[in-house]
Amino acid sequence: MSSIPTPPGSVRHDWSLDEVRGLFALPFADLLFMAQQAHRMHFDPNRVQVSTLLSIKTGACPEDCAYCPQSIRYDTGLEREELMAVEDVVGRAHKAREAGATRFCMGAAWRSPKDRDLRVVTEMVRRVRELGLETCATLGMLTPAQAATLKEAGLDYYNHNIDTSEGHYGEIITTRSFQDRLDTLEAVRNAGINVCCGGILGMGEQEADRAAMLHTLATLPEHPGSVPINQLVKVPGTPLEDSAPLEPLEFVRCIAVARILMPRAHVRLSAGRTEMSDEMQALCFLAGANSIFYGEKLLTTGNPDVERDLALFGRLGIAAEDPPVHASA
Ligand code: SAM
Ligand code: DTB
Ligand code: SF4
Repeated sequence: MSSIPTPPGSVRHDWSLDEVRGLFALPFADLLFMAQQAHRMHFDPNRVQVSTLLSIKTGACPEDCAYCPQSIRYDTGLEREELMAVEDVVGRAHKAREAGATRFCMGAAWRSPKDRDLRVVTEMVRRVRELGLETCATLGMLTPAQAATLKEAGLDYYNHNIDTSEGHYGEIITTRSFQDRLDTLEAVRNAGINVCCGGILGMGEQEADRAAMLHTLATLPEHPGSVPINQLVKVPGTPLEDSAPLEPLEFVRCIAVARILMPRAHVRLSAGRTEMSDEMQALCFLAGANSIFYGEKLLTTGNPDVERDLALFGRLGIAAEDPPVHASA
């Protein structure tokens, strides 16, 4: 079968781009078999981690990310909302925990946080952590000092996506560079916060771009702890609203390649599940996805309702992963 000598499940940081392209070129069954081997070496394949998202500050973002309904540059009809009150965020985290989430991710439509906003967010992190939930935040670019402040507050994960390949990046975002993203990831890593970093598929990129994006992630000094793979949610009013749909099996291939390249990461089947059949999601779990966003909303767009996800888990014999011990208050 494969011409790739590395035993599946090996943790490597020296993948070549040719090797990554070689994985994409494998027959589908061989690729999924290899992904399954890697997955089963490091994880219980019948457990999936569940994270719930909350938009703590919505809309009016100065950046020009072409996929994003929250950019002030595109008329998507979204109502802007100021930074939420700490008590309201804690109430939503409590509900997420009751519904079965183990990680709570707070997202803000900022280019980067102002220090006065960060003071409020650190209070949110402390209070959400007291509920026994893992905490995650996605607030835009961070300086090393801001990352250290979040670490001090007990933040477990910071989400900051590279979004696409370095080559395709300029087609999608012009207001900050690919290197800016890598710099923030470095600040987060150096502060000792777990990195959550992935991208979006279906933004007009080629397979070579998808390979290059995963290659960048897999050759970071440390693999991200979580790798969200999003399918573009085409929001009317954004420049990408009419993007050609991605071939579903190509999405599954990306999940499998991410699993093989970063075998110890939680690979998250992220945005776009509303448009996916249960069978497509089952294929993604077979390919090594072991995390989802759970709850009716992502940040501003829809997500499958809890009943549908619980029914799917039941049909597939999947159980939600327990929260790690260190997340307890
Ligand atoms: N403003 C911060 C930033 O961009 O770093 C944090 C929030 S931002 C909404 C977080 C991530 O959501 C983006 O990096 C992008 O990968 C993802 N995202 C945003 N809009 C999306 C869409 N329409 N479809 C899929 N993913 C999307
Ligand atoms: C990630 O990779 N996907 C999430 C989370 N990280 C922050 C966001 C998806 C957003 C989809 C569009 C929306 O709901 O606004
Ligand atoms: Fe702003 Fe983040 Fe949306 Fe880009 S992805 S426009 S930075 S909220």
